[in-house]
Amino acid sequence: LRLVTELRDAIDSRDITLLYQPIFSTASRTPVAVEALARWDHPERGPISPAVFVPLAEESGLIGGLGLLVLDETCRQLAEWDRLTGVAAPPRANVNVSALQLDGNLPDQVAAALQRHQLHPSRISIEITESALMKDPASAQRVLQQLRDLGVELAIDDFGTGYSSLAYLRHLPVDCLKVDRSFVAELSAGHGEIASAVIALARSLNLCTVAEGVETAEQADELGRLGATYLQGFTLAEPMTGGHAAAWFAIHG
Ligand code: G
Ligand code: G
Ligand code: MN
Ligand code: NA
Repeated sequence: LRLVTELRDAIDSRDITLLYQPIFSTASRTPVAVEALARWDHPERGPISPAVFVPLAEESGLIGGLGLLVLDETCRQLAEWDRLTGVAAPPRANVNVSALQLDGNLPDQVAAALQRHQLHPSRISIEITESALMKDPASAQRVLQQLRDLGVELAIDDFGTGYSSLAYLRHLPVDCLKVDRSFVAELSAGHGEIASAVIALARSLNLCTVAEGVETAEQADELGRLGATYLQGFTLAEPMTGGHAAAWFAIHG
């Protein structure tokens, strides 16, 4: 209960910060986007993972405020990178949204954040987990269509770990599948079957793929052979602060 109060305070005072992890084109190995990742450095307890505080925010009614903060801060950062001279700003930033944010308000919130920071909608990609989409598929489909109509990109996060019906996938207006990092890890044990199948499925549906959690050069090469469109993982680049990312993009962008 104390942690919930502290989380509310952290959200109100913008003590939840974002790190940005580059995402690369597999073909050119150049960065094409970043994923915004929320961080909470608690004054006494130290860093608390979003795997802990996002569910806590969901249970305590704070996810709306957290979601707005993440959207606004990502847009603010993109606009700041754009203003810096000598910096090749990331073309796009991916924002994670919780299942509980997936309602009729989300398209308006995204549009407002873009407008506030004078950004084109193509600068934002929304990542939604497969399990979030399957809670109420009909409603999710409506919200996704509204987001798509706005002009933002849509990706299904952690693909393959939920319970989505593959038939349903065809009716979702999404652009990209994120191959869950558990399937990328399996490559190193000689088991590329699932990663390969997900990439093939995406290709046949004309969707791009982001392979997540790429930790070795061998995994990156294998994912290239399998036809993954984009790569993300510690071996390519770790999540970094907005300031560090500006310097990083000046060199690598
Ligand atoms: O960054 P890290 O690996 O610690 O993230 C752990 C989990 O928290 C991942 O599933 C990630 O998608 C999720 N996460 C990180 N940042 C956000 C955020 O801003 N919003 C939501 N809803 N989830 C996030
Ligand atoms: O569920 P989601 O894809 O949003 O999770 C993103 C999380 O994955 C981030 O918190 C990030 O810290 C983590 N991550 C990014 N690259 C790697 C990696 O190469 N290996 C592992 N294990 N985690 C990673
Ligand atoms: Mn994600
Ligand atoms: Na993921």
